[in-house]
Amino acid sequence: MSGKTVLIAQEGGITRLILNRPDKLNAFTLGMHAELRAGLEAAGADPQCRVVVLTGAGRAFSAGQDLGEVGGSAEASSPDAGSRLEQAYNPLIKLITTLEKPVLCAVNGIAAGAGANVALACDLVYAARSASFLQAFARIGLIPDAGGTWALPRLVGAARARGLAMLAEPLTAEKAEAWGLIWKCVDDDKLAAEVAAVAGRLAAAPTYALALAKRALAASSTNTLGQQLDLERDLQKLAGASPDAREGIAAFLEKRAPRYTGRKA
Ligand code: LHQ
Repeated sequence: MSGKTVLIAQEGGITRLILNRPDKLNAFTLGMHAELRAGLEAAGADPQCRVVVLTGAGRAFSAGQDLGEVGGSAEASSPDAGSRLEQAYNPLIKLITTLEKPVLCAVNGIAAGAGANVALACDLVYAARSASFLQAFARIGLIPDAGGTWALPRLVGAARARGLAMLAEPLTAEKAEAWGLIWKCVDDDKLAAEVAAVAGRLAAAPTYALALAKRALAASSTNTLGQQLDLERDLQKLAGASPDAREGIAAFLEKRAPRYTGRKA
């Protein structure tokens, strides 16, 4: 199933998607977008898959858009950047943020430009201590995209979002964790093992409940408290009727570990 620019490995309920253009710091091409979307869609549709892990091959996570693919000469008009977003990045961000299973990101090295914002769209972001996050856009006359202008102020607040967007300086993984931009910064040599352990835990989790929680949290950014309470009522009704909720409550009462299937019904 692996393509040329995205490697795919499936094992034990975990689908690993590995961005694989290490000589170009895993910069995104249209081909890589197509392979990544196909991998995510397949993972979403596969009942055996309970969690997705996204990471990069080599020393970077991703340097964002492959500038060789979109750049012309300084004089020539370059391809429409907006249509590239419409065609490739926007569908990718929507796919990650609506996928009905947890998406972990293991940021193994620098995440720059849209590469940073693809990482930040994932549900849980782990980063190697040597990794960094760079909103590189202002360096080349662009604005943060791939959901960056939406995610940054929500994750780190308006002041820090403005600083990141306008100064375009790398933020270390340690600071990213301290600021709440990511879930966790991990020593480089422990990143793979720690992400594998968490993915293993999530592969045995009540997947449907996690998907509903993801949906509710996403909706909270535009809902009033009243709307959110209504949504919680509706989604809890679905979660409460699932086999995993019955199993979870039974296992608690029987003082044993639950065995979740992840299924809706
Ligand atoms: C690259 C890239 C790259 C191609 C490293 N492209 N080759 C959306 C819609 C439409 C249009 C535009 O954009 C977007 C979204 C975006 O993502 S815009 C932002 C694009 N990304 C950037 O501006 C970051 C560009 N890269 C860098 O600033 C540096 O490479 C960083 C700081 C990431 C890493 O620096 P170094 O560790 O010093 O590595 P390097 O610069 O030497 O790169 C290694 C190789 O990778 C090198 O190739 P070469 O053949 O010379 O060895 C670079 O040319 C290539 N590379 N990023 N985005």
